[in-house]
Amino acid sequence: MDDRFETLAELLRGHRVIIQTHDFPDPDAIATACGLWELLKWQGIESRICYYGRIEKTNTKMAASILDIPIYNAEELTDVTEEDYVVTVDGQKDNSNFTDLKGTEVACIDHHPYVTSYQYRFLKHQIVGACASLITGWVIDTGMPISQELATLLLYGIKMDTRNFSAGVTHVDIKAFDFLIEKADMSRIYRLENSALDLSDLRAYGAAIENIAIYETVGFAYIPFECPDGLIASVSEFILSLSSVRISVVYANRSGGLKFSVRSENSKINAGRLLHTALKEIGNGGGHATMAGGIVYPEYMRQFGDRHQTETIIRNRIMQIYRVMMEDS
Ligand SMILES: [Mn+2]
Repeated sequence: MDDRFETLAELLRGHRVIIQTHDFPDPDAIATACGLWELLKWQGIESRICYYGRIEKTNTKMAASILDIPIYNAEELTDVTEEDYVVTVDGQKDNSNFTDLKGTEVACIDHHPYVTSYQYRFLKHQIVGACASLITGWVIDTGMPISQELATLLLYGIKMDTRNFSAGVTHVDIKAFDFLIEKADMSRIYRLENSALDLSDLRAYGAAIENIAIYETVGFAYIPFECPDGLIASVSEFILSLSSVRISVVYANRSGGLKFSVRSENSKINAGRLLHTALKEIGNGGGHATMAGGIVYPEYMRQFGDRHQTETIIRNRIMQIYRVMMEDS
C-alpha cells in the first residue's frame, strides 16, 4: 500500500478532518497528532485533534502545551457527524483504548501490532519504537519546515515511548532522532523529563513503600486508595527498579475492587500470562511479556474478607503461578 503523506493528504482534502489519539493520550500520541496537524495545515488542510478520557500526567499536559494547537476532549466536540473523516493515531479503531467517535475512520497511523479487522482506506503502519518517528519520517520526506517547538515535542514523544532509546528502537527512530536533535530545545526536554511526578503522586509511592513485601523475586505493594492507571504503572516500575525485585505487582483500590499493574524483567515470566491466569474467575487481566494490567471485580472482594485476607489470597495466587512458570521454563 502507498503510505506516503501526500496520499493521505489527497484522501483528506475537502473533508472535515479529526485526528483522534487513543484514550488517555501519552506524549507519543500527542506528538504524533500535533505533527500530523502541522503537516496537514502546511498542505492547506484544517483538522482538529481530540481524545477520550483525560490527559492525566503533568508532563503530558506540559507536552500538549508546547505548541499552540487546541487539543479537545472528544466530549466537547458536539458537532461531529458521520461525514467527518477521522484519522486514528497511535492506535487502531476497535482497540479497547479507542472509544468510538462519531465520524468515519478513514486512516490510521500506528506502530503497535496490527490487530483490527477494520478496513482503513489509508494505513501507515510500521512496528517502530514510537509513532512520532513515523510522523518525523514524513517531515523529512516532504521537506516541511519544522519549528523548534514541533521538533521538541516529537523528540520528547519518541524518547518517552522508547524509554530513552532503550526499548523497541529501530533505524526509523534513530533516523528521526538524528534529524530532530539539531532542532529541538534540549533544555525543555530535560525539564519535561524531570516533571513526571506531582506532589499528590507521592502519597501513592509512600503507601507502596510502607507495605512492600518481597517473595522470592516478586515485589508486592498495595495502594489503599483510588489512583489513576498511569500512576499505578509508575509505582509498579518504581518497585521493579529495586535490585531484589524482578517482577512487580502493584494494586490499588478501584470502585470496590482492585486495579493491578504488573511488570516483569524476567524473560521466563510473561507478565500478561501471569496476571491473566492469576485473576481468572475473580477478575480480568492480560497484556504483554513485560507489562500487564488487570482488575479484581468488587463482588469477589466481599467474599475475600478483610484487607489482609485479600492480600494473602492475591499473593498466593500469583506466587503459585510464578513457581509453575519458573519450573516450566
Ligand atoms: Mn506510542
